[in-house]
Amino acid sequence: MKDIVATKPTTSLTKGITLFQHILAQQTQYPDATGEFGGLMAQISLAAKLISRQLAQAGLIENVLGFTGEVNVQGEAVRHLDQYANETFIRVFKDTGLVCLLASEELEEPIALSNQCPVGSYALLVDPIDGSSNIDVNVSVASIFSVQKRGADSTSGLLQPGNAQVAAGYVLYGPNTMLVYSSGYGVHGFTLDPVVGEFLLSHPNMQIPTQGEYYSINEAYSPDWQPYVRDYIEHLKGAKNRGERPYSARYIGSLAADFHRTLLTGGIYLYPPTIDKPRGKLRLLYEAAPLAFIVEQAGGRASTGIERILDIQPQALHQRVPLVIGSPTEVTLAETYAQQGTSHS
Ligand code: P6P
Repeated sequence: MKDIVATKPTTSLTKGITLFQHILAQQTQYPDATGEFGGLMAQISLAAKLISRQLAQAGLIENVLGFTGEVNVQGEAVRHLDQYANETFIRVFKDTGLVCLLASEELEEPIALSNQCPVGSYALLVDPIDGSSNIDVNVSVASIFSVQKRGADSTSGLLQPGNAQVAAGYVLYGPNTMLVYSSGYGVHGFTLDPVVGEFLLSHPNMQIPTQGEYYSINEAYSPDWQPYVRDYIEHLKGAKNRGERPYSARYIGSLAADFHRTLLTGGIYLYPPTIDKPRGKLRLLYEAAPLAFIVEQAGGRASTGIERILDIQPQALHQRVPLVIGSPTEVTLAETYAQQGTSHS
């Protein structure tokens, strides 16, 4: 009988493989892998499928659209989907032993999901539904997640700079549902096949264009902007008059959707400080840091305009931070404006 020729292991970049196959293929690069990370990502994908299904029925079933009547730790009115998504992340991880601590935009303090929570065990930080004001008008929203190994700092062990993340990503609930993640070996996008119920690799090894065609910022706040932001945006608007490729403006008001477009087409997203929000609106640990991890893995940059997002040492769990993120060309120029502007002001 002919010898069975061992087939080459499926590479982790073959389109159509499942998320789990991808992680197993990548795991061969970790000699001491225990399989726990694969289990953790499988549960994130389960949460994503459950939330995607709930969103798809919005308007058809009760308690998906609209508000619960409660106010969360951020002082924001809680929408049914915020609550459902938060409870889903808790439910899929509770007592699995995969995640010891879960921090959420919807929870004032992290919650323990296992009895044991030693230093080095996995912790998950999530914005269960980001952009939830878009749900009732059927515009894309997302779950954003950050995976850490619990640190030894005095509080929860979660106040670690973004460069300590083990993995990060987001699930974008749009025309289709996409899970985009990185564990430090490139950025990979998976599209949910709702019939099969699997996330299948559709965007292997995503790389952000070095320069793009869109800038993304809420121009309604321009009277509040620091002078450098105004000067920088005016510079982008002048591209056509300088004989350069003109920019177009896009702003969905859903961070991960605006970021995902920027990742694919190139360009820049900015949420600078405003008078009402002197440190910006976006959260460091479960919004800016995970997206900064992704964009740097894809060849892009992320900063406050002054400081690299992944280097910031968090002081508080729900700390806000200004965000300038996208292609290296646009972000580097924005940082040049910021550094000049700051020295002038
Ligand atoms: P503004 C949604 O509430 C969010 O946190 C991000 O998803 C989005 O980019 C931003 O706020 C929109 O904020 O102030 O422009 O409405």
